[in-house]
Amino acid sequence: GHKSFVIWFSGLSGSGKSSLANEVERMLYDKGFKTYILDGDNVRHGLNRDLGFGISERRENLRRIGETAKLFIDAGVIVLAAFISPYHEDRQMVYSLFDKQEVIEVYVKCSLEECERRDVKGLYTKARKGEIRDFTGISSPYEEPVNPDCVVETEVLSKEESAKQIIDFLIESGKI
Ligand code: GGZ
Repeated sequence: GHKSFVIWFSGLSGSGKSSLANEVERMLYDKGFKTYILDGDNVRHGLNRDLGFGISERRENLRRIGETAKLFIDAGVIVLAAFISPYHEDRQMVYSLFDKQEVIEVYVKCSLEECERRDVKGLYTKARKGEIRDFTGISSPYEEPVNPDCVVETEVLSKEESAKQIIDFLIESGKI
């Protein structure tokens, strides 16, 4: 059968990573695949609750997530990992944990202006007031993926169109 893999979603807070991962998961489930979503909601409150948002802590956050994703891949589960993962070097570090064909990088592209306008959790407002330090896009950098497998423009596409773009890529590249 098909080998398992991880879809790594990178993008700003509020760009739509988690909701896109959820929609892709729904479509994969309909096709009979076993999947698991790793995102801030289930990782930063548990496994990585000791980590903050400084440079070295974000790096350790991603390293542990990568190692966790490997375990799921070994178990034959498709992993959808949705993390800002703002640093180019850290993303390369995570991807190096896998075989090349086991990682699909998706850039969830949405302008800072739009993410700030959405401000789903009110975090951008807090960051602008200086109530959250090292906030990605405001007081901490976001380095755009250089050569992602997919660029999904969530600012112009619906959730369904965005997810379909990824499913189509998975089919075209023989992953599913
Ligand atoms: C960025 C922060 C910060 C700071 C708390 N910077 O929109 P959210 O709330 O649900 O997603 C963000 C999440 C980012 O965690 P990640 O593990 O994805 O980040 S990284 O890959 O860089 O390690 C946001 C919330 O945590 N959050 N403080 N300072 N996002």
